[in-house]
Amino acid sequence: MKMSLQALIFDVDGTLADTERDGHRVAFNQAFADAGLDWHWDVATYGKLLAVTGGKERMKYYVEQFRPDYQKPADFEEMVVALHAAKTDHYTALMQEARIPLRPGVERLLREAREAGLRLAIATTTTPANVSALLASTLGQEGESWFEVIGAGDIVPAKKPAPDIYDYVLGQMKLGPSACIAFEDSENGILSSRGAGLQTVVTVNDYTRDHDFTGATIVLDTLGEPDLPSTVLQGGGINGNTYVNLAVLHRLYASA
Ligand code: XBP
Ligand code: MG
Repeated sequence: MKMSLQALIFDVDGTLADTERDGHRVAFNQAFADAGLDWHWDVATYGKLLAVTGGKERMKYYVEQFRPDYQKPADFEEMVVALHAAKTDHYTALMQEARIPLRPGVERLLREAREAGLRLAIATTTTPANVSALLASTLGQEGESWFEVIGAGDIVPAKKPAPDIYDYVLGQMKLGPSACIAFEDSENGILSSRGAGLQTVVTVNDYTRDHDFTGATIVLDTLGEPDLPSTVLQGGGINGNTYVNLAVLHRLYASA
């Protein structure tokens, strides 16, 4: 018989909160302006740049693919690192203004999981300071302690879609993938979680709605709330429930 569900592992950007368009993108642009660069990422361009995870990697991809005119200085690598540090400062400052809420159902499900004794973790490509800032601004100073492991940023060299960050988190928790459910919002995210062997629940957002979610256990618009029903976009449904709660997760887990 299959073991019981032990842990939930969450992606951050796009999954816990819609941080990309109004958080990361804005912070990148602020860092570019500070440095006197004529780089500006509008909402549509940023959607294309999300093909590459990791802020430093994304800046290099932008220069390679979108700015053939740009003459790289000899210290380009150092410049990217410095730009990224400035971007992180801007992003964490934006989070302190608490302008980006958690997505529907996220806090409810986290609280329900904690009460039931499920273990919680995070697997993300974003910088650790960004995770801390988001959790503090949304769940309060205690929020970060809800997560037993926070796998983030450069802790693994190969970012999503590589499975490495999920492998890292599972290793830290001493759990096999079959004991957990991952939560993702993007194609790079599900390639990573499925690559690590994890059953995956997907909640889409405006940037990821048309991504390929092959292998997802279920794809929804949001986790939903009692007064905000979620819509199932792909997969078996949530058995008469109007939002994703722990009972739904246990059923999805058992039937996979
Ligand atoms: C998130 C990312 C990150 C953030 C920016 O992807 O790709 O790069 O956009 O964060 P996922 P940094 O949700 O799949 O983890 O600038 O700190 O890298
Ligand atoms: Mg994501």
